[in-house]
Amino acid sequence: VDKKDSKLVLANMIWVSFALLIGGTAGLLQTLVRSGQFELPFGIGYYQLLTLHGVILALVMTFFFIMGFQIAALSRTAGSFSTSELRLGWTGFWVMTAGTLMSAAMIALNEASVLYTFYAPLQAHAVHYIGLALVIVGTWISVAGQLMRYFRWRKENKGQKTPLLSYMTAINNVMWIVCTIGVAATVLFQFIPWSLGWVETINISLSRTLFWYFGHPLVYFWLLPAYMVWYAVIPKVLGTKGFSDNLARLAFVLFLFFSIPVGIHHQLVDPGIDAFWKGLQVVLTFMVIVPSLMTAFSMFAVFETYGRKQGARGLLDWFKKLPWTDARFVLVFIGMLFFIPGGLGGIINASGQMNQLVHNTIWIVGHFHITVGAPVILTYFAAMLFLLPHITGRKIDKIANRLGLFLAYTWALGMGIMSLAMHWAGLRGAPRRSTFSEYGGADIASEWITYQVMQAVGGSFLFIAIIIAILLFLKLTTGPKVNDPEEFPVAMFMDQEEPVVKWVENWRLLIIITIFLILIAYTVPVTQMFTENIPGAKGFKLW
Ligand code: HAS
Repeated sequence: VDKKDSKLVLANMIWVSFALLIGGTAGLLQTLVRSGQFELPFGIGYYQLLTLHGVILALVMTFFFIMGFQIAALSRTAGSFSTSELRLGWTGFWVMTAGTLMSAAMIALNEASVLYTFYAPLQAHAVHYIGLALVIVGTWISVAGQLMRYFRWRKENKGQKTPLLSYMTAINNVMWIVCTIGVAATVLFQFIPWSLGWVETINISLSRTLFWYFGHPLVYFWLLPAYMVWYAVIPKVLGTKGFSDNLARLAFVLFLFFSIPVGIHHQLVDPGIDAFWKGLQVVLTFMVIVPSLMTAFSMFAVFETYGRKQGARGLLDWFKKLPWTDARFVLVFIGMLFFIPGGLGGIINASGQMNQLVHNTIWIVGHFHITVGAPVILTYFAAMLFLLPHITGRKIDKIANRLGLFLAYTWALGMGIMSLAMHWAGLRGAPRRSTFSEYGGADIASEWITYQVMQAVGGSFLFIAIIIAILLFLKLTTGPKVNDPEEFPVAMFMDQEEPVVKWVENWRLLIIITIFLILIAYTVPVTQMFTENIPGAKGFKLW
C-alpha cells in the first residue's frame, strides 16, 4: 500500500478501534442491565445506550473499516491513488467524522434514542438524521475516489482482467450506492421534514420499507470485505492458491443482483404488504444464499487442497494440517465456523412461516451477533492484524500473534455463550429491544432470566476480548519499525491463467439487471403504500 494512501487507511482504522471500545462498553452494560443485576447510573436510559451500541458498532465502526480496508486493497492491487482520488478519500473521511460527532452528540443528549434501525414512528432530533445523512454522504465521497481508482486501472490496462480485490471493492461500492439511495430518500424526504416540524405526519410503512431496502444490503456491505479476505488473502496466508478467481467474481456479481430486492424479508409481519410480494422477496432471499454457499465450497476446497499438499491422506486429516498457530488464520477460521449456524439462522429467518416464530424475539439479536458480530468482525480483526503493521512499517511479532490468538479464543467464548443464550431465549419467546422486566411475574418470563444472566457472562468475555483487541492495535502501531514490514498477502488462483469472463465487468449490464430486479420486487408494494389505505401508513401523528 502506497505511503500516502496508508495515512488515510490508518486514520480510518483509528476510528475503528475507538468505536469498538465505546460500542463494546455499551454492549457489556446492556447485558448487565438485562440480567436484572445492574442499573444504569447517571440517568442514562436503556434505549439511549442501545442506540449508542448499535450506531457506533453497526454503522460507524464498520463504515470506517470498510472505507479503510477497500482503499488499502485498491492501493495494493491497482496501485496508488492519484491526488484527486486521495483527496476524495480524505474529504469522505472528514464528512463521516463530522456526521458521526453530530449523531453522537444527539445520542449523548438523549435526543436520539431511536436505535440503529431508526425507522418511524420513533422520532429523533433533526441533527441526528442530518448527522447520519452526512455519514452516508461521506462514504459516497470516499467511494467515488475508490471507483475512480478502479476505472483508471481499467483504462490504463485495456482488455486485461482487473485485479480480483479491486474488482470486489467495485462491486461492493456499486451495491452501496444503489442501496443507500433508499435510506437517503427516507432521511431527506421523510425524517428531516418531520423532525423539524415542517410536516405533521409520516408514512410509517414507507419509512420502514425504504430503511430495509438499504438495511439488508447493508449486511452484505459489511460481509463482502470479509469475503475479500477469505477469497483473496487467506490462501496466501496458507501458502497456497485460491480456488477460483472466476467463481469469486460470479459470487460477488450474485451479491450485487440479489442483496437489494430482498429487504421486505425484514417486514414479513408488517401489515400493508401483499403476501405475494413478501413471498417473491423470500424467493429472492433464497437466491442471495447461493453466493455464500459458493464461498463455503471454495474455502473448503482451499483448505483441503492445502492440507493434501502438506501430506494429508485420509478423509479429514487435512484439517490437522491447517496453520493453527497463525492468528490471522485462526481469527478467520473461527469466524467461518460461526457463520455456519449464522447462515442457517438466516435461512430460518427468511422462511416465511418460521419467521413468525422468531421475529422480534431476541433470536434475531443472536442471529446478527453470529453473523456481523463473529465472521465479519473476526475477519476485520485478522485484516487489521496484517494491515496495521503493513501500513506503519512494522511486523506481526510473537507477542502480537499470541494476542491475536487470545483475541480469537476469548471472542469465540464470549460470542458463543451470549449468542447461544439469545437463540434459546428467543425460541422461548423473549422479546428483543427490551430492558429487564419480570413482566408482572409471568411464568414464561421467569424462564428467560437464566439466559439473560448467560448473556451477561458472554458479554463480559467479549469485553475482555475488546481490551485484548485494543492492546493488539497499540502493539501493532507503536514500537520500533522494521526494514521489511509485514506484507499485505494477496493470493494467486488455480485458474489464474483462464481468460477473463467479460460480462462480469460489463457494468452497464450489471446495473441494468440490478435495477430490473429491484423494480420487480418493489414497484407494486411501494405503489400500494401510496394508493391503499394501509393502517398507520398515511397520516401517522406523533402527538
Ligand atoms: Fe440476517 C435479520 C436473513 C445473513 C445480519 N440479519 C438480520 C439482522 C441483521 C442481520 C443485523 O430473512 C437484524 C436486523 C434488525 O435489527 O432487525 N441473513 C438472512 C439470510 C442470510 C443472512 C438468508 N444477516 C446475514 C449476514 C449478516 C446479517 C451475513 C451480517 C453480516 N436476517 C435474515 C432475515 C432477517 C435477518 C430474514 C429478519 C428477521 C426478522 O424477522 O426480523 C444469508 O445471507 C446467510 C447465508 C449464509 C450461509 C452460510 C455459509 C457459510 C460459510 C462458512 C463456511 C465455513 C467454512 C469453515 C468454510 C448459507 C460461508 C470450514 C469449516 C470446517 C468445519 C472445516
